[in-house]
Amino acid sequence: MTDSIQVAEIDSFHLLIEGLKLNGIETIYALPGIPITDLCRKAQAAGMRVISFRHEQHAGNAAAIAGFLTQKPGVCLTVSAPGFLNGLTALANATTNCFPMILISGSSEREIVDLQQGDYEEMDQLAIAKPLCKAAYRVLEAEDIGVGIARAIRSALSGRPGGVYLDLPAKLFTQSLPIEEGRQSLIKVVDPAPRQIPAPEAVARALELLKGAKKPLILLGKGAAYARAENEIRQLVEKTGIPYLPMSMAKGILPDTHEQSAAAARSYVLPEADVVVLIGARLNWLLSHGKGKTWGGKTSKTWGGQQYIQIDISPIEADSNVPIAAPLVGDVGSCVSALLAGIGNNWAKPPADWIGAIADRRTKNVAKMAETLAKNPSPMNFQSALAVVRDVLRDQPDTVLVNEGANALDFTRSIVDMYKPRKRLDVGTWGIMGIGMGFSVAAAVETGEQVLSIEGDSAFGFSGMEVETICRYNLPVCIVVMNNNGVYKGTDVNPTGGPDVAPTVFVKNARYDQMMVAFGGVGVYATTPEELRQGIDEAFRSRRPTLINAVIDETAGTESGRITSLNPTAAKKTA
Ligand code: ADP
Ligand code: TPW
Ligand code: MG
Repeated sequence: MTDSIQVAEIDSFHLLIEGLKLNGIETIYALPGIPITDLCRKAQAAGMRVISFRHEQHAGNAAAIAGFLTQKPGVCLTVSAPGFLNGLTALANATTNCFPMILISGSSEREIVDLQQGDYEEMDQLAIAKPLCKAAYRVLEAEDIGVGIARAIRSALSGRPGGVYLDLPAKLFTQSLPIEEGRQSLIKVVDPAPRQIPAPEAVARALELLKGAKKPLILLGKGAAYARAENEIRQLVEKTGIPYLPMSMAKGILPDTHEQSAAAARSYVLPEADVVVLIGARLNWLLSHGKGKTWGGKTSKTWGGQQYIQIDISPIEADSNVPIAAPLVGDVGSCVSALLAGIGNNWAKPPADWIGAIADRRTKNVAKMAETLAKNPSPMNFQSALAVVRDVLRDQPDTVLVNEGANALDFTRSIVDMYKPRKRLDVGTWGIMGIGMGFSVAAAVETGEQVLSIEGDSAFGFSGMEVETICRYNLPVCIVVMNNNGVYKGTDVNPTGGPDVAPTVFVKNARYDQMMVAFGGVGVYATTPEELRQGIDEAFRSRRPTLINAVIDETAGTESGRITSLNPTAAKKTA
């Protein structure tokens, strides 16, 4: 009922909640405290899902991966100064990975902050956020909340997606507007991520280059997974017959078992290809900057002669590391469709010797891997444990796999095949530790699917307290801690013989499984592949929060996993 004489008011809390809902944002990842506590309560009362965490970084990571999974910005709410800073790592990581996310933090009164008068949790948050994200805005008046949300959404989603900071000073939360005026001030953003069609001459240039290729290769990155262009990409791959390689989070855009996957011949095809089509992938350190300086610790002599076609929504990505002969600026779906239109049905397949050479390597490497996986050492090593995980994913390909660690990451990436897009979520562009539980929570919340998190024991420690969050919301998350007693391995010793253990070594035989039990979840202690399989099967059947402590040979890992080459002292040792 509205009373036309005594005008009803809508406060800033509700303007914010309604502004988000109007734009299809129904979930908030948060950590309460003044004034966010009330905002969280009111959001829940208004029917939003509020997932409350134990540390802001994990709420932020959850929001970031929700953005990747849904193409809507994930929203993280924090309190000021320390809460904001805790969330900022996730915002910066989201921006680095091109995930759309909005960090909303409460902040102190401008007047006090600007004169540095020492307010409760005082900090000039806007200034600090600015260099670490794609855009940062502050809303000071209730009537601007709608505009603030609209600008945040457009900034997060349009062009190259990224993180946005929205600063809400305390003063805002004391304001309200007449209800009609308030509602009208809100904006429903129309077409926040418009398709971007590549120029016809750019498409022609790319096709010309591709036509002349003797050893073409398609390289898929997580931008292609985000773009949801799997149908177009499959057509491009199959119509041209060109072999392809997925970057880590692009695994599953096409099933890893696809006959054109060159993943098992990766170190051969990368330096050997003559024309590489990059689709939503950057030529950063993960691709040796396109210069082949080092690959798996070795120097490649042949790398460097490649010509590139690069599909990217960012017009400034091309030439960032090496010259790009044919940049295609646009969204992946539109660019690949344009290539497909030009390719028609009579495209000549790549030369047989290129395809044959890849097939040979692939067969050899697959056989080698099969031999390793068939071994059953005691204690388990990474391979024998991950053979189990490989089978689980094959049997239940809808499972979302979250993965972090060093060896625990590298072995999982190469052993566990993915069958569907956006099912593999990992440490991304920075190789950051700590995404594990935040990503797991959001994956479960956003997809409703079973989540399987393969975690190094060190990696797990960064977000381990969030097992309480997983239990509290009763999420179908099964965590496997690959417990090798430390960072990389558990065998380092203190060279002085002093009482402190080496810096990479943890408490021996720690029982991570008991952490889950402490909060009412299921703990499993697994020393064999059979016990690991049983634990995972039971977790999937019950969908209960489960933590399996998988005992891994503490001597099994290598220093820095696969990036030993980046470690100056380790590189010197082997030189
Ligand atoms: P990976 O780590 O898998 O190699 P990167 O994060 O390095 O992937 O690269 C992703 C690229 O995808 C970024 O350069 C980004 O600009 C681009 N990108 C993101 N979304 C789209 C899209 N919808 N269309 C085209 N390119 C996109
Ligand atoms: C935020 C440096 C890279 S990998 C790793 C660390 C600390 C842990 C490796 O041990 P884990 O894996 O997880 O037990 P495993 O299987 O090899 O034993 N801080 C941040 N990010 C990174 N990447 C680091 C430190 C690092
Ligand atoms: Mg470890």
